[in-house]
Amino acid sequence: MKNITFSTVGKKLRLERILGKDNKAVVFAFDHAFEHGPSDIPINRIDPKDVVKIAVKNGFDALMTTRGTARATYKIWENKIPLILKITSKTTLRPKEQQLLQSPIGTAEDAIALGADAVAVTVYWGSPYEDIMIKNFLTISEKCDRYGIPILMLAYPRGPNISDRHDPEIVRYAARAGAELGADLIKTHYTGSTETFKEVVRATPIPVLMSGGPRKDNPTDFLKVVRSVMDAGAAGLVVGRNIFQSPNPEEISKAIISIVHENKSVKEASKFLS
Ligand code: FBP
Repeated sequence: MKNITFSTVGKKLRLERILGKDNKAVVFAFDHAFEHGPSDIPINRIDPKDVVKIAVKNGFDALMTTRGTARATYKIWENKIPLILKITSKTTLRPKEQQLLQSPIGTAEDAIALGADAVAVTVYWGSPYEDIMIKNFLTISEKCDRYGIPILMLAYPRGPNISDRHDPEIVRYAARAGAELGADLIKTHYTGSTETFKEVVRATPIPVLMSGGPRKDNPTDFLKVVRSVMDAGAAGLVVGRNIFQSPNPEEISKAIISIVHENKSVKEASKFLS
C-alpha cells in the first residue's frame, strides 16, 4: 500500500465508472451549443434538458458537457450517468484564426464540485496556439493528478500545416502526443480504415475513443465506422451530432451501443434502425 497514492485510487475508480467492466465506453458529447453555436442544435432540441435526457435514457456510459449545462440539468443526470466536464472550448463567433485556440471554460475544482468523474480538454495539435494549449493542459493535469481526476484529451490535428485532419499519420501523431503529454484517455478522428486506425491505437498507450464528427445522412454508414474502430482496438467513441441531430436518437444509440458493448456486426446493429 506504501506506494499507492490516494489520487491513484481516485483516478482508477473514476476511470472504471466510465469504461466499465469491458473497458469500453460510448460517451455522449454535448458541448456543441458553446463550441459550434445554434447551427448545430436542431430547433426541436434547443432546450438542453431534452438532449441530456437522450443521453440518460439510452444507456450511454458518460455525458460530456460544460459546467453550465451540467448544473442546469443535474436533476436529469444525477446518479444515473457519470459526468465528464468539458473544461476548454471556443466559440465560432471569434475571428477564424483565433478559433484555433481552446480557452479554459472550467476547472478541475468545478469537476469536483459537480461530482464529475473526468475532465475533457482539447488540444489542437499543429495550431499556432499549440504552446498555450500545452501549458493549459499541464496546469490542469497537475491539479487532476492531485485530485485523482482522469483527463480525456480531445487530440485534434488542426492548423495551417494540416491539410487533412483525418490523415492517418497526422492523427497518429496527435493521439500519441496527447498520451506523451499525460492524458488518460484520447479522443480523436477516424482515419478512414480499420488498418490505419489500428496503428493509431497501437501507437497510443492509453485507451483511444473515436470522435463522432458531423452527422451522416445514412445511419448505417456511421455504424460501419463504429464497427471499424472497434475492430481496430478502440475503446469506444464520443458521439454527439450523430445522435442528437438524428430524428431517431433512440434507435441509433441502441445500434451503436450494441456494436461497442455486445460486439454486434453492422447487420445485427442495423436491426435497431427503422
Ligand atoms: P460530435 O460527435 O458531434 O462530432 O462531437 C464530438 C465533438 O468533439 C464535440 O465534443 C465538439 O463540440 C465537436 O465534436 C468539435 O467538432 P469540430 O472539432 O469538428 O469543430
